[in-house]
Amino acid sequence: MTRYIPIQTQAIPGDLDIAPPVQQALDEGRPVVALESTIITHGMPYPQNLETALKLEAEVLAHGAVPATVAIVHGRLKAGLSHGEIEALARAGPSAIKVSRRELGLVVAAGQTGATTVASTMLIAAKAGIRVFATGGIGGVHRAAAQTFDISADLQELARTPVAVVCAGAKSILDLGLTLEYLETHGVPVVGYQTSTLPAFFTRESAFALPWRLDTPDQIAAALHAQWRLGLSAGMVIANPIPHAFAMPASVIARAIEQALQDAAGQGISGKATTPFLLERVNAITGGDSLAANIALVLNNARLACAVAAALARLG
Ligand code: PSU
Ligand code: MN
Repeated sequence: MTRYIPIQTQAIPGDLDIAPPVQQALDEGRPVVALESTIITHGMPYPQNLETALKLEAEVLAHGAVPATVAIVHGRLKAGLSHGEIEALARAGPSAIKVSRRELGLVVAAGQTGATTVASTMLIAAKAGIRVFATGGIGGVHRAAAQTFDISADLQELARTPVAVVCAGAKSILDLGLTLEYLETHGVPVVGYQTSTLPAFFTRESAFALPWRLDTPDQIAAALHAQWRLGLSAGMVIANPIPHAFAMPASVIARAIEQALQDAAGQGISGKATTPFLLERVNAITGGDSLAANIALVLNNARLACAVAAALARLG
């Protein structure tokens, strides 16, 4: 049973497999939280990626929602993976295909397996009838985008697909100001959860003020419900700062990012390889601290996503 206009218009394709516990929760109007898989393959090293992916699913279950990790497996769109499927992606790591909206048809036609980005996870979640998605950070407008035109497909997806993305803002490998401008142009609300500035992933704050701050999951759910009731097709960015205990010194992160950007320029990295390259460099330069921070913030986002999904379910 679907409740919001934008999703009612989307046919569920024969190419989509919704895991039985996910389908059952959706049928009964219980909360479901989507999780992405590029964070597993390209966002963290093995074996921490596997541990984190499984911990995330357990965290979602412990907070009263059903997890649906999204990926493409042998050409099938999957909303909900088995632990074996998660493990295979985690072990494949960056050798797995990173699948954004652009790659979906190609990977399905070839019967291949791949990891979904924020954009393709949103798209598959929406087709499955899932409204809330938790991840670490979204893609955005890259620094120097005026020359490179490098703008993540995540932003266009947010403009067209009605799924709420709970994240810790975005890493400042991106131009955060331009990312906010782009989202404004395309009608995507960016809401600070208990904060008035855009969190910058490893740090709780940035120099960029957010026009909207909401302090409870119920307020967020009410805003989503109204947005979709109005027939607006956009998603929403719910920016949730990293927990205090794991926030990192801004200067340490800034230095690591500058170094990573220099390395990328030096090696002529471009296209879809850019973000994974930068993520890997920042991880390597900052070592274990940033990995611990990354894991902590994703778990924190999963908990907020559960609360938002529950509040949305109560609104019916
Ligand atoms: N930012 C992170 N961690 C990630 C990603 C981004 O801090 O794992 C991943 C997400 O899957 C996101 C993708 O959707 O990178 C964006 O890639 P691109 O810039 O190529 O669109
Ligand atoms: Mn790009």
